[in-house]
Amino acid sequence: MDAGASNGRLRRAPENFLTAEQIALVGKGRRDFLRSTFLAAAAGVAGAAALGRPAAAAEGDDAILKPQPWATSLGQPVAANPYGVPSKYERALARRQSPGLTQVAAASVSFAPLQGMFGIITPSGLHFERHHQGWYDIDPAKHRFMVNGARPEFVKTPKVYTLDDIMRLPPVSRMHFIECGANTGMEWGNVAVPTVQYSHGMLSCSEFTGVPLRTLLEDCGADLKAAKYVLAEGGDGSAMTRTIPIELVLSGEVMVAYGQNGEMLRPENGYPLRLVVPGVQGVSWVKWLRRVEVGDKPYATKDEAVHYIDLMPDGQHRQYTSIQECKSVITSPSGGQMLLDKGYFNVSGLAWSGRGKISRVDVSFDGGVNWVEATLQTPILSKCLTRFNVPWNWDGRPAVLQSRAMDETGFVQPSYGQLRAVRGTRSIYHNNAIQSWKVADSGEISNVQIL
Ligand SMILES: Nc1nc2c(c(=O)[nH]1)N[C@H]1C(S)=C(S)[C@@H](COP(=O)(O)O)O[C@H]1N2
Ligand SMILES: [Mo]
Repeated sequence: MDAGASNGRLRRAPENFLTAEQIALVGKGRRDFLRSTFLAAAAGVAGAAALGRPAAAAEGDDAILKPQPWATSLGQPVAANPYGVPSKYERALARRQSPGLTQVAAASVSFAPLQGMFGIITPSGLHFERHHQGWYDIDPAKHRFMVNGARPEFVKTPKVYTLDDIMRLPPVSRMHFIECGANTGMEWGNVAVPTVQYSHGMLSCSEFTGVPLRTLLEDCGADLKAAKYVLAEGGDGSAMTRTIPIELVLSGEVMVAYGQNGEMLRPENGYPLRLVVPGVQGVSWVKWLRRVEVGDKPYATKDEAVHYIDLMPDGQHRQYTSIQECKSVITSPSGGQMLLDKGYFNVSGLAWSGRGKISRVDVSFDGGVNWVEATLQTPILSKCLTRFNVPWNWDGRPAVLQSRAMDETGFVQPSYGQLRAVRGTRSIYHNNAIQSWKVADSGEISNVQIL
């Protein structure tokens, strides 16, 4: 059996990490085998069959009856892996590229495997990646960060900081999601990808540590009354520059971060410095951050004047729509997975809003006719992923699973019909429509769209 092949009665790998074409190549025979094996195992147990089996009822229960090698031999020594890595049985859980999506892997995306993750924190090694011109492992001793003004009067003392300078300042640590504005962008007109990894995997959540940008601006004597915007500039060859409204900086939320999940940022995520802009689309979270300029108007850089704009139904483009509105998705069970048996399943997913905390998530099992309120798992933090769970008894008949989130501002996640009525079908960015997963009577789960 492949690594991580099944998780109780939900098969979670390897097919659910693959594309539709690859899924089609996976032998049907093995699916049938899996299905019949699980049905046979479950058949002997009545009632609360979900939780285990009678002792020693099935082959494979050796682990209970006989001492296993790991009980009768010496294990590995400490620090055999000086930097710990996941179990070899978990290798299928990996970030992946969508085949054919981009021509060049340096200007591309890898998607986080949301279908296999728990809680709200993304392990750093599974954080999605989006680079416009590849990633670098920059020597922190050679990295500099500068603050200056568009006009001299905006910043009294422009400064150049070393990483050590920044790490001497009082830090803050906060948990926030980052979502690429293009997440779910392939689904505007029709179903395009088979799994939640590809439909929603440009989403991750970490504890970030750094210095509020406001602290650094104050340190340079910035005129925070005259300032209306700042420009953030990355050190890579993509000339990534983004305008950020000063209110976000004044709130103290925007952070010049060096830490991610308790250690330094990973190179792929901007080591040694990145901007953290809670609630705002990923592109503004400038990586390998080298400069912030204080100004009084939007800069209309290439990545905000002609890219990261929303094509509206009337043919006009909307600019500077940066906030990631309230959104949610069921991650398990989800597209590409297969229910191997009827009965109890825990339905689990993620909800988030760029405007604050999640206040409620409803889940439907019949494509939006009836809804039940999901349980929100704590902590529920502002501009952070929130995990929700809801129990479900699958009766073996076709079903359509959906989640609909609401945030503390009262914003309710729209259906595809509602979103398209305003935004049309030709956008790329900011698709926060309700996701639907269809469960066939075979137990196979696929991506569908319900208006
Ligand atoms: N310097 C720089 N910053 C960048 C990018 C980039 O290519 N260069 N990509 C942006 C985009 S479009 C996104 S979605 C996020 C992705 O961050 P991640 O790779 O850490 O997931 O970084 C943003 N910051
Ligand atoms: Mo992005």
